[in-house]
Amino acid sequence: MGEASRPWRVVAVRRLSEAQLAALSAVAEVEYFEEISEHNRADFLAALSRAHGLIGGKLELDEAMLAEAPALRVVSTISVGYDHLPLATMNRRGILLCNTPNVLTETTADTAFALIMATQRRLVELANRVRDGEWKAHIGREHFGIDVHGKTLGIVGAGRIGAATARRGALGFGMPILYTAASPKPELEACLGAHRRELDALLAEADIVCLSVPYNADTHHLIDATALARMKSTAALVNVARGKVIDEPALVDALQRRVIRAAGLDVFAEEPLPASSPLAAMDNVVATPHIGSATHETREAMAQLAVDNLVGALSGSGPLTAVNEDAWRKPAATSGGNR
Ligand code: 8YV
Repeated sequence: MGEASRPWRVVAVRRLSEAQLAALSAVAEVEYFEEISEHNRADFLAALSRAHGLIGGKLELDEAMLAEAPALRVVSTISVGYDHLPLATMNRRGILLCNTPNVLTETTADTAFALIMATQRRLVELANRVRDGEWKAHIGREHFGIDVHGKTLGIVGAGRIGAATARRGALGFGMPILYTAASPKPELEACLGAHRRELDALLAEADIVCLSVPYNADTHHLIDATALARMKSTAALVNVARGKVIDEPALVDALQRRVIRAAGLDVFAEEPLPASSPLAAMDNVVATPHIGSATHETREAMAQLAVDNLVGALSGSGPLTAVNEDAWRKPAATSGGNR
């Protein structure tokens, strides 16, 4: 698509660097919103109604908003996950969706490992005791943690992030690796000695269960009360996927009754996590505010990839990492498709 002379209009939401804004401006007229609030929401919606392209992180874009954006051709999300976006409608309309895989894989695996370390060694709970002036004697058994090295790491969803987490565990900490995946991963098996398991078997065998599946209808509440009951009572559950992969009330109950020992959670059913959530206050929970990819380097790389995707799609050279390129390239099913 896209003759160079075409007057594309792009809405950018989220802080982008000057160079990134300049790259967008080279192919389109850019309406820029650092963030959307109640004060500028009407302006954002007006801009969206004229836009051919939309770029941003945590984009709120529902069916109703899409219906008011007849010219929209490309959505470039600054995230690998796109469960918050109405993909079926975008497919029907021939709207391209681009995401940002690969560039956040290692950072998100670092986050998973930070949560593994923190939950096994009770880092936050014990550091808080020091901060609160409660370190008055040598610590005793009641504050001992559990080893990380040598424990069995169960990766639920051995995609890019799951595989990178497994690599840290196997090569850095000598951990036996179990994984679930739709198909076997010969590379993980050859390089890390990993073994594929059905979910129930992995839950029963692993000392640490780490969730890195995409969120969709199949993974909604994948970890419910029954799944938690299959885990070892000494096990920890780590989630860097999406909050709704876990049935949260069931997890709270399992942690309170020590059905499992601990949880390290970066994602929640509702974000920000309400202060009233029991998960915010439990000693055996390490809760972080969705920081999976949140480093300076990685957020910069994600924004750059999203810009490159949008510029590539609008300028005709093509996107780098698209979710639904086929739907975009075939003629749109409804009017408004002027590619
Ligand atoms: C970000 C993420 O929090 O990429 C994802 O899917 O969950 C995280 O990297 C995020 O969505 C930032 O926009």
